[in-house]
Amino acid sequence: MLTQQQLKQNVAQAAVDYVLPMLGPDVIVGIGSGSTADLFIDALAQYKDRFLGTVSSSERSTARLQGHGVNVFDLNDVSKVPVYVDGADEIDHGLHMLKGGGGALTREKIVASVADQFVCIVDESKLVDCMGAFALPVEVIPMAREVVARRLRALGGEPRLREGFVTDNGCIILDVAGLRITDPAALEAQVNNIPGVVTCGLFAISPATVALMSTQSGVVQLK
Ligand code: ABF
Repeated sequence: MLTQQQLKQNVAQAAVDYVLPMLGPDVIVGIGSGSTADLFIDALAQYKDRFLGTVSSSERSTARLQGHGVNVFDLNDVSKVPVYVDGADEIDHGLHMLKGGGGALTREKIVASVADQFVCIVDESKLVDCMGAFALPVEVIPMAREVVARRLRALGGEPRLREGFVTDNGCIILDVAGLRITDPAALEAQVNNIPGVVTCGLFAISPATVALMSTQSGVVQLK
């Protein structure tokens, strides 16, 4: 029986195998955040001489990449990112994702938006039929906390401030429990439209291109 850590390690290695054929001297790889992305960073770093560098979705991932001597570029200086690799808190069979448990959702969505492919790396515990058991993270401008919370309650959610947490962008996170997300793209648009919301953790309007999912019997691809 593989532990969850071994499952994460296996999928991180599978993601490296997936991106290896795309690497080249001009290639920039988009890097996500979280414990699975950390393992991907560690495995990818062994090939740092085969590509130009990375763009990163969090200060945490940037520090880890630089610790390995991998170049990290400012996104403003980059125009092409062939592939972005990141984890998720939940993923459904349509490859819509719920993300942001680590609080890096906005930068993750920005970096993902410039990538040709989004490769989602998860273990099988993250695959769900309907997202929403994991509270939906919403990044909010601090002065709009209560305004946004009221609007989220009106949508049927129970927002709770993530205590003591400030995002890399100087904002707060409301974690919204109680949502049964039957139409993830519609809800993503609706929440993103609330004034004061920076981003919500639904990645459904632009789902993953492929998910690599670690199971007890190996890593499988969902497309
Ligand atoms: C990031 O890391 C997040 O969007 C998501 O919250 C989390 C998944 O974490 P882990 O890989 O540690 O389970 O991808």
